Amino acid sequence: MRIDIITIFPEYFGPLEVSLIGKAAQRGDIVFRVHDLRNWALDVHHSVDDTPYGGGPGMVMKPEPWGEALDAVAAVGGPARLVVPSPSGRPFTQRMAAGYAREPRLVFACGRYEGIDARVVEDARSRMPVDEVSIGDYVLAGGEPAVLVMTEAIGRLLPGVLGNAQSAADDSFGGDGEGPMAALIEGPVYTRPRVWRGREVPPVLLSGDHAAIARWRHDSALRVTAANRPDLAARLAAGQPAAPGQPAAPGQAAAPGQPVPPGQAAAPGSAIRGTPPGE
Ligand code: JAH
Repeated sequence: MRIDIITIFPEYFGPLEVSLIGKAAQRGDIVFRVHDLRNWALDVHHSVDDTPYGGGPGMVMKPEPWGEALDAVAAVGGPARLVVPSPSGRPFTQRMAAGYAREPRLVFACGRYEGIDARVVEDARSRMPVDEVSIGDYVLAGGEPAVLVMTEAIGRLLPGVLGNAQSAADDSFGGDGEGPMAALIEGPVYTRPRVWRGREVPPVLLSGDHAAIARWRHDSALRVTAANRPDLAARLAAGQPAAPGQPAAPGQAAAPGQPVPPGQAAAPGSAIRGTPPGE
C-alpha cells in the first residue's frame, strides 16, 4: 500500500523508518511519501496560516497551499482516500484500521494551529473519499502524532508485516474487530522465569491443558475489561459484541465513566462489577 503524508514538519515522520513499519517500508510492503506543505505555499513568505475569520485565538491554516498540495499529491499514484486527523473527527478504531489496511492508497493531511480552513475538506470531498478522524478525546498541537498512531495500527495489519498473523487476530479488539476477542481487552501475559521476585506465573499457563488456558485467558480478559473499560463491558453485557470499530450511531456514543484504578471496582451504579477482591 502507498501512504502519502502532507505536513509542515516532515522530520516528525522519522519513526516510520524504525521497527516493524520501517522493515515493511524497506521491503516495499508499504511505500511512504512525506511531503512538506510549504512546497505549495506560493507567496513570498511561504505562509501557511492566517488569522481566523470571526476573531478568536490562534491561527488557521490557509486553504490555498492545501488545495495545491492535495491536487499535486492526488495527481500521482492512483486513487486515494484522504484522512484528516481532527479532534472533531469520527473515532479511529481497530475496525477502521482493518478497513484502511485494505486500501491501495491513503493520503494523510496534518493540520496545525487551530486547524485547516474548512473549505479544504469540502473541496476535496468533490474528488475523493475523505474521513475526518479522531484518535481520542484530547487536543494535540497538530495531526502528526495521530498519523503515526494510525499508520502503526494499519501497517501491522498488512499481509506479511506482523510475524505471526494470529497475534493480530488475538489482540485486544481483535485484528479486524471481529472474532472471539472482539470487544474484549487482553488480560495479563507472562514469560520466563516461572518465579520472579517471589511472584509465580499462574500455574494453568504451565499445565499444557489448552482448553483450560483458553478459559483462563477469556476470564482474565473479562475481568480486565470490566475493571478498565466499563463502556465495553456494558456493551458485552447487553449482548452486542463485535461493536468495536463500529462508529457509534448518533446519540449512541459510548460515554465511559471515570477511569478505574487497576484492581479497583467500577464506579457505583455501573452495570458492571469491578475486579472481585482476591482475584
Ligand atoms: C490539533 C490539527 N484526536 C486527536 C487529535 C487529532 C488532531 C488534532 N488534535 C487531536 C489536531 C490541532 C490541529 C489537528
